[in-house]
Amino acid sequence: MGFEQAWLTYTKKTDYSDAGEIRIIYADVKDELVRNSVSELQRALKAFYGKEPILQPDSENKNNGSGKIESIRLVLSEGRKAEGYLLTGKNGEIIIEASDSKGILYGVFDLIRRMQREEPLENLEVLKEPGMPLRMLNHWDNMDGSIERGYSGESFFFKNNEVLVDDRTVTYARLMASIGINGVVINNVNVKDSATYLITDRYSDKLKAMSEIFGGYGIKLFLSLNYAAPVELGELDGADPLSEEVRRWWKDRMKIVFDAIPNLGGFLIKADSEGRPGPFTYGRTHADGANMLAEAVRPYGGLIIWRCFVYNCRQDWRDRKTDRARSGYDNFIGLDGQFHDNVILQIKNGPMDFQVREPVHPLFGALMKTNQMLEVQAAQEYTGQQRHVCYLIPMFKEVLSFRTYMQKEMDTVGDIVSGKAFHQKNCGMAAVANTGNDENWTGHDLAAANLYGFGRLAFEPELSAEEIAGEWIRITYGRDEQTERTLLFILMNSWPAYEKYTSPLGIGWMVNPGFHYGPNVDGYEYDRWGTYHRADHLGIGVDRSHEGTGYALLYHEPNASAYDDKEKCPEELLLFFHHIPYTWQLKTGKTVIQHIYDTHFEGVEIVDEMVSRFEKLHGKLPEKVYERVTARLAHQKEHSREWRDQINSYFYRKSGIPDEKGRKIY
Ligand code: GCV
Repeated sequence: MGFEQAWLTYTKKTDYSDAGEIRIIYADVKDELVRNSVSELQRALKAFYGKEPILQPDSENKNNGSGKIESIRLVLSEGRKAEGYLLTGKNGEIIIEASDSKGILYGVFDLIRRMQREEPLENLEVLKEPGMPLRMLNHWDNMDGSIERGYSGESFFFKNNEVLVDDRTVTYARLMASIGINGVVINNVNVKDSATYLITDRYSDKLKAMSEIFGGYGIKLFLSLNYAAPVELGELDGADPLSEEVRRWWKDRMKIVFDAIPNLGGFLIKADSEGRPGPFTYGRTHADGANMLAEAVRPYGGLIIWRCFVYNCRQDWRDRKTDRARSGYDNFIGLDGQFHDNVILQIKNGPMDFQVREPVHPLFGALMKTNQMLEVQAAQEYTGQQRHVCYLIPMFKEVLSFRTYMQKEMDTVGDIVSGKAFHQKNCGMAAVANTGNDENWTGHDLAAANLYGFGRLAFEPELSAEEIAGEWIRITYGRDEQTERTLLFILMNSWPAYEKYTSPLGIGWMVNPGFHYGPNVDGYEYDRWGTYHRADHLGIGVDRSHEGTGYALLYHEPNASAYDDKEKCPEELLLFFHHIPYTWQLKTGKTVIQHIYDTHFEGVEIVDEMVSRFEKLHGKLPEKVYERVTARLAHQKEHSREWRDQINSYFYRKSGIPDEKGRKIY
């Protein structure tokens, strides 16, 4: 078994005998979503119990009260929130009630999850409403089939500049629907070459077909857009957002696009960032650019998701005043309140770029009158590239629970992006996807926990990282205590371990430039990207206090004062905010340099423990999965030593201060 169905691998339940012969009753519900809900149930029930359920497309209740599950009734009724559902189980009858077919679909997948986990279904009463309106995946897939920051093979959306629509599209849509994803951007935000033509008739038939498959699973198809499309398609000389000609061009273009692909959700745009074109070329603002596009898609209910990842990528490393961390804030804060209501600003979780540890982006809590989405990265660009295990849900949870103090209550990032803080409906969470055409979707089998976990978290933000991991383990690999304990240990320790053996105290960026894998302390130090550690023989860290770049003061109190003050700064971010001597004493009583040495040894020890625990799962997991994970863990074990030794040796040589414990440092 290759795990191409990932967590939707339905296996026979041997000791789960709650069910007898089951009827699926789906009176008065007939659209594609409900048809898919019914067939998903059929598929699961058949696999669990070895026999076909009976389909009964009418409302007559044949339940005889034997105490076993006899019917599953799907009911559309008024009164529930959009996409929400009520799942009840009583006297052998399970009812999924929802106000829309998406709610039915999500309720069905919830029920299947419970069955996969062999949970009791009698006397069940669960009401669920999604915690975030938009729960999106952003694929960075290129039309030649490559994937920017892809670590799981090639694209399954594109190949040789063609759009692919096949069985994998359907399996993908099923998987995503099962975790509540309702929007998917299929192409890279760096839109070039053929991808610019995704808004022409060259690709519209295939895109329409894909959007219909997605639609049957409650997912809107989105595309990334090239801001300079009118120029690059050879139709206009410029793309000034205030030019009448340009505005007309986009309106006409959007009519063509939405006529051809009526299910399209809208567009994601990376503008004036890392060489991509944008309104700055014409002396205009991001609001000018975004609003022009928003007007063009408005007649079709379209959304414009505009990224805030805007910074100067041609910085001079000698310049200590310009601070990349400030740039998102500086570029957008003055525009708060100027965006149309079908524009959403998409903000990365931190101000730099998906490092293993960053503070929360200061735009959260600063923007008060603008729709906002949180962008996280499930693709492990800087967190081990799916060769190392690094379960990121604990990090995403930390971000969501961060208090911005922008108002007395409802002030966390989660409150903002769920729409609770400002009563917005165009908001939510997006993850850069970690998938590819590898049989198991995510390269590392354990990286599927990040994909699964992201969707579950966006739907139910109150779930803990541990609950999500436990759920994923059980539905993917079945009920076995040792498997659960072991995989939970590995997942829950993986982010802390990765942080320990790579990047101390929030400093980040000590990776090989370009491909971002493996240690290289000075890799980015004398470069143009604005990503420095500023280490010398006395200390390390970037002064972002009021004496330095002033970045710390972008936050509301009490965060600003805490970040600004070396003594009060949360230590996991100390070197992000301050330049600190190696001899500085941390709250543990250790010096910074000793902390660096210790954490690097500890991180490796945790990996060793993961490896030895995992070995004991032989025979408990599908052989292929066991082999794949074993191979990746072996690499991680070796590579974590490389990290440890390079980082420790670098700082030992730089500082001249020996390890108190006399361990081998080179
Ligand atoms: C898609 C980082 C990545 C780029 C990525 C960019 C972005 O710089 O390294 O590969 O481009 O972020 O988020 O736009």
